[in-house]
Order: sequence, then C-alpha cells, then structure tokens
Amino acid sequence: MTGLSAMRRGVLIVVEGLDRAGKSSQCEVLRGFLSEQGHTVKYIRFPGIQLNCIASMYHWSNASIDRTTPIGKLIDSYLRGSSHQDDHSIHLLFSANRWEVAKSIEEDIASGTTIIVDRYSYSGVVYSAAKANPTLSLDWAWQPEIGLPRPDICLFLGISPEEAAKRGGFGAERYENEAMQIRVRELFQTIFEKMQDVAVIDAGKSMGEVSKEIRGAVTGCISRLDITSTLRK
Ligand code: T5A
Ligand code: NA
Repeated sequence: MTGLSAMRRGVLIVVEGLDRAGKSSQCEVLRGFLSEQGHTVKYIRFPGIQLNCIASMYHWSNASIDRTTPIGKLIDSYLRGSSHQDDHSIHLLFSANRWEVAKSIEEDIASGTTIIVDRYSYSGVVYSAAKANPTLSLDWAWQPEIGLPRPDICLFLGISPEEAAKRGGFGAERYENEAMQIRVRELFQTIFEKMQDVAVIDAGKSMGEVSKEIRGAVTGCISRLDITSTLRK
C-alpha cells in the first residue's frame, strides 16, 4: 500500500480535568475547529454517551440528557445521590460504561472519524481512588481500564479552586465538595506525571486563550501521528 492510498485514521482526543475547568465548552470549540479543518468529528462524554455530534450547547451542558445508556442511567442516579452503590461497584460501572462503546470507538477511528472524549479512564481512576477506601487503590482502579482504546493525546485542563469557584461554585452532585476536589487534584497530578502524550493546559485563562493552547497541542499531535497506524491500547 502506498502512502497516498493508505486509509487516514481518525484521532482519539481525550479532554480531562477538574470540575468546572471548561472541558465540555472546550470540546465544543475543538470540534468546530477540527470540522473546519476537514476532519469528521464525533463527540462522546463519560459518563453516558452521545453518539452523534448534533447536540446544541444546551444539551452538552445538561449531563442528565447524555447519561442515556442503561449503565449511564445507574451512574446518573448515583451521582445525583438518588441511589447508593458500593465504591467498587460504581467504579466498575463507570468502567463498563466505557467498555460498552470501546468497539465502536475503534471502528470509528479506523474508518477515519476523529473522536473527542469528554472525561475518560483518568477521571475514572482518580475520582474512585480519591475516596480513600482502603481496598480501592489507584492500582486496583486501573485494572478494568486496561485494554480500552488509548488516546493519541490527553488534554488536561487544570484550574485553581478559586477560579473554578468563580464558574458557579459547587453543584449538588456527589463529588462536588472541597475535600474531594483537593484529593482529585492531587491524584490527577500523580497519574499525569508518569504519563506520556499529556498536554497540561492552564484552564484558568479566558475561553479564547485556552482554546488557542488546545488547538496548538492537538495540531502538534496530529502532525506527529502515523495516520496508517492503529489505535494503541
Ligand atoms: N466521574 C466521571 C467518575 O467518578 N468516574 C468516571 O469514570 C467518570 C467518567 C460527572 C462526575 O463523574 C465523575 C467525575 C464528575 O464528578 P461530568 O458530568 O463530566 O462528570 O461533570 P460536569 O458537571 O458536566 O462537568 P464539569 O463541572 O466538570 O464542567 P466542565 O465540563 O469542565 O466545564 P464547562 O465547560 O461545563 O464549564 C463550566 C462553566 O464555566 C464556564 C462555562 O461557561 C460554564 O458556565 N467557563 C468559563 N468561564 C470563564 N473562562 C473560561 N475559560 C471558561 N470555560 C468555561
Ligand atoms: Na462537563
């Protein structure tokens, strides 16, 4: 196969970060940018999935609408405090929520669709391990994530607690409290220090400045990517 006839695969882009860092807003901006560049782009969020990128900003910012798979619904009810789950059990459900679309992610990427993922395994392990349950270590939390498609780039949106508070303060969801957010911040740092292909973005800046940094990181990743390769695991 020559370079020209080779199928150009899509790019798997994960956007991670602390609560209120602006992940969903930046996913929307990035989707617009990549579409303009000629990429076919799909947006997925975890927990829950949204198969087609037809959502308006309203839908994107209303998480309950997107938590539509059976597992997504269980997670939604847990996050809202309407149901209780054992820490390990909810962790495995979050992971299962990713596994139920793993195959379709691989297929989309192989057929040339770029996917922007709003939260992924990194949130999965960090939020669970932050609970400080003695039998739920970071190592334990990683196990069910092994074998999922690995992103080509992970954009980590960091924000200070003060800046995050200016964006609406804590809501009513289960993990939206200060003690939890402090542990989550530390654990994100711990895992990203060891990881390659992470771009740390200062999300405390203006929307435009953050988008610009993200565009730079993603453009760099795309230019380095072997488009005839398959997705890593
Ligand atoms: N979770 C998740 C797990 O425990 N395990 C898992 O495996 C996974 C995947 C739900 C929870 O689930 C946990 C982690 C979470 O606690 P969620 O539904 O993604 O996760 O959380 P949301 O509440 O939807 O999202 P966030 O609160 O994290 O917000 P975003 O997406 O980071 O921020 P966004 O874009 O909605 O923006 C927030 C506000 O800030 C403004 C926006 O307009 C908006 O009002 N804003 C800015 N303002 C000024 N300057 C900027 N640069 C701005 N960017 C955005
Ligand atoms: Na969000």
